Amino acid sequence: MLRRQFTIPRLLHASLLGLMACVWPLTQAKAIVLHDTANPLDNTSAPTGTYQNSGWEWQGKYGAFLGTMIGEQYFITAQHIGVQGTGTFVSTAGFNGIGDVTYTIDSAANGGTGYWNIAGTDLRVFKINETFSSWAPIYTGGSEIGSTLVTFGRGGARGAEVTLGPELHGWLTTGSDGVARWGADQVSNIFTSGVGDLLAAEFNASPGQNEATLSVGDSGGGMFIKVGAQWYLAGVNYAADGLFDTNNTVGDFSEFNAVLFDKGGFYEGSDGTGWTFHSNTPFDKPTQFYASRISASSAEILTIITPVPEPGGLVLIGLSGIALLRRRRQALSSGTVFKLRKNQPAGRGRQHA
Ligand SMILES: [Ca+2]
Ligand SMILES: [Ca+2]
Ligand SMILES: [Ca+2]
Repeated sequence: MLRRQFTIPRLLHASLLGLMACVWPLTQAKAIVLHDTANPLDNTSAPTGTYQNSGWEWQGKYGAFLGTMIGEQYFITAQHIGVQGTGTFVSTAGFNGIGDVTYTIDSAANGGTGYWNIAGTDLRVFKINETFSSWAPIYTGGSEIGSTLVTFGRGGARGAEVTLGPELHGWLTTGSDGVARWGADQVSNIFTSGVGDLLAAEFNASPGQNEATLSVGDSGGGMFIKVGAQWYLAGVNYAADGLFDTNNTVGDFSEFNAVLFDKGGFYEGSDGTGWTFHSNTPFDKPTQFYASRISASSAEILTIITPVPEPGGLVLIGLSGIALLRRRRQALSSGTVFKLRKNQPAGRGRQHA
């Protein structure tokens, strides 16, 4: 597996940033931008064909952003977007094909914290008070590189062209329009970073395949990859390369946010962290976007979202098991009700070692 240490300095978008700003100087992800089209209405309904059932149905609106259903009562999103004030997670008619369903977030979850942060990452898991009817399987393997991906976000459509002479290099990004949109790409790299493993995808000038990247507003949305016939949640949108400039003059406010399929000929960085010039070559130097890698945290995520086994499903082992059984019998005799496995009378059918 190709795996690189990520060291290129980048600047954050100034408007968002809390904790992550300190450790990850990239432009925080905020809008699906498509190479093929500037039409903001494109890719705003459920994907079909190759990308059918690729995760759109498991997206929901969390405040101004998206999250992905990953358990009967759980969804996952990004930490750096902060706690959104609404306290709800909405499966819209656009996502579920039927009608808006508003779920309420369990503010008492995790001992009153209201969510679980996956340590060392930008991932955050919330619990709802109600139940989802279906949810995304999370990817637990290690073969993301090369996979086709679909990603979801609520950023704005692409803006004005960015050119060098007659050459088109990409587009400026616009403010988030809040509209959910999808796009596709391929996982090209995995980086280690101060916020855990990140899946990276290059924004290439590849027409006709819904080639996409992220911009302001896309954070928190799910990135899915297909394994066999099943799409799995493999990432949560985190950031994109930026800023860019035509000079390295500090303080002239000429830097800009953009999605570039060729950053050749531009400076990249920030006034604060410095600028790196990319020479303009005949071949494109694509920018990348990044998603927090689910598989690297899958064990911790599964621990949070998997219900604790009930006594009927336990295999008791050794002295501790006997003690547990004794407690259980006492509980039974004192009137506590245990849910048992089907066709299994109380006190029978367990294995002792
Ligand atoms: Ca690509
Ligand atoms: Ca400048
Ligand atoms: Ca070039």
